Amino acid sequence: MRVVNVALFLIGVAEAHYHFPYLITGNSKDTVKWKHVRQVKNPDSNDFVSGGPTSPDIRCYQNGKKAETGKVAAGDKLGIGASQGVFHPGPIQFYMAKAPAGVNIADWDGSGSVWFKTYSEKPPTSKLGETQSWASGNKQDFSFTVPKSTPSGDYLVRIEHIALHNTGNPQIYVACGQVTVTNGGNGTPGPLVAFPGAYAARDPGVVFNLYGGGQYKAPGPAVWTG
Ligand SMILES: [Cu+2]
Repeated sequence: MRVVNVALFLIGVAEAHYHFPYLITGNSKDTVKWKHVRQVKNPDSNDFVSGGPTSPDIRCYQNGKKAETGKVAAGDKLGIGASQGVFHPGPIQFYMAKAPAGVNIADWDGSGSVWFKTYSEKPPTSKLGETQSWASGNKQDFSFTVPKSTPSGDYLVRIEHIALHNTGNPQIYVACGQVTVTNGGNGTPGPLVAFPGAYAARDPGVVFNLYGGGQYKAPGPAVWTG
């Protein structure tokens, strides 16, 4: 029986990878999966975006199930938690996109050049091929501070993990939460990019060889700091 249990455990690890189902706002974190984060396709299995960086799925990888909308004050912590420790080497990044006036965030698809970057994990300076070298390595909770000048309103918040261990075939994990930003300011977030569109299929930031030396630079625009 012991052998059987070990085998099942290994199958679980190999196929499960991870997903990002828990919204984090301030000091609170969802305890139920996919409450404020849109459920991704194949939520219980290997759920990186199979079509790569130019696939329509690179935006939110959502399966159409409706999510609720959380709430966060500008200047407070916003993030998304993973289903288990992130065990591949590569950066975590966050983007946000504001729903157009009069559009219900729950129905909005986030299309167009509407996304600004709010966080980009600083890569390690050595041993890039080792998960534990990355700040995100084996961690579950990821967050950033919503700039105080972010205008109030309803936003999608998109987490992205670019797993680079298999050079040339990145495993990109994404999920989108829904959140109302309150107490905001008069900032103009940017630069704005579209998904798909922000990353080329062979973008150096997604096909980087972690084992070949050289310094890594994550793909996409600069972080908007408010
Ligand atoms: Cu993997």
